Amino acid sequence: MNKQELSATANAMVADNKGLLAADESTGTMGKRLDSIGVENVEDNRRDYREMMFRSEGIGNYISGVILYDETLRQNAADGTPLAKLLNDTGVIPGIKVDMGAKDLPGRPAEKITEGLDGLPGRVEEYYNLGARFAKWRAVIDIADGIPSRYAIHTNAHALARYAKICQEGGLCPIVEPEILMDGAHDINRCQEVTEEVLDVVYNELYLQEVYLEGSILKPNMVISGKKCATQAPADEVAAKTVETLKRCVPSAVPGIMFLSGGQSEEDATVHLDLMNAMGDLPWGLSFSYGRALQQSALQAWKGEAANNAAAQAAFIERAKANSQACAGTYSKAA
Ligand code: 5MM
Repeated sequence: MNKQELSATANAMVADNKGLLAADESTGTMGKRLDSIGVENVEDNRRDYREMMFRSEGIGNYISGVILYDETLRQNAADGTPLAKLLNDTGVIPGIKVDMGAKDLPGRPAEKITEGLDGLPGRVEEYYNLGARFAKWRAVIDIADGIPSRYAIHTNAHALARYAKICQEGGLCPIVEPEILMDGAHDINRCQEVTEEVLDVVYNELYLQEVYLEGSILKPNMVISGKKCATQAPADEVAAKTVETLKRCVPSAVPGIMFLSGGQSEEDATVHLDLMNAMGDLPWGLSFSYGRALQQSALQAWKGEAANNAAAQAAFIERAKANSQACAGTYSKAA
């Protein structure tokens, strides 16, 4: 394991108030996004949409890396330039989603286990050679009556640690993503309780499996009310409870925590991050690894037309810049 390379990558990912663009939607998820703007889910359209974002003027000022899907890492831009090279040339690190998706947990179909460990060392080697320098694996934990089970939490944590170790051996800095979904009717306190338990088990597994924490990144959910909860906790409570939980569970050896947005609006995801960074006294870099919260406006502005590229790029950069300000805790002051 090349510890120096891994920790250099992890630190570069959270440096200078930059964050990640999660553009690793699998083909099915991308289909839903394109469908929302009436665009057909074919390879060229997926490429054109992502190329449009990657070519945004100034992307490297706010975005340190992009999480790609297997297809995208192998794809060329319309002019023949590999998309990974295009990113590298603007100082943006290419990363790769290596999990094969969340499947039904055997014996407990209401819960999920993320698959993709079989053959992973070989894929990691190939991805490294294609230019990726970090990886992502997402575990999905749902909150509802009687779940999550201890079984779901432990099997997912075990797989996350197995993935992280394999990636580190192959030179990819692992993003460890245990996502607790915000789709339920639970309140913020239940979210905090589950987030704490999950992170505690995940860091125990990472420790047991000798994962090099200094060369890893955590991508967690924020501690937040479920979408269907009648009482939505205010932004300052989300920020305070998220930081409280992370301080309890995440070792300071981890260089960066880069949140997922999980279905929050673009503005909420930025404001929450801003409030956390404005609190100060944090042992790790706190940044973003947003998918929907960076892309929503851009996708709507694009509508599948090259003539809309400039407007879509402006929308994307507006969110990227806002989130970069949130990394410094200066977003609300700048607005
Ligand atoms: C971009 O979406 C990623 C997963 O897509 P699939 O469900 O198709 O595998 C997802 O893991 C994403 O990287 C994170 O959830 C962050 O995205 P959001 O939209 O939650 O910020």
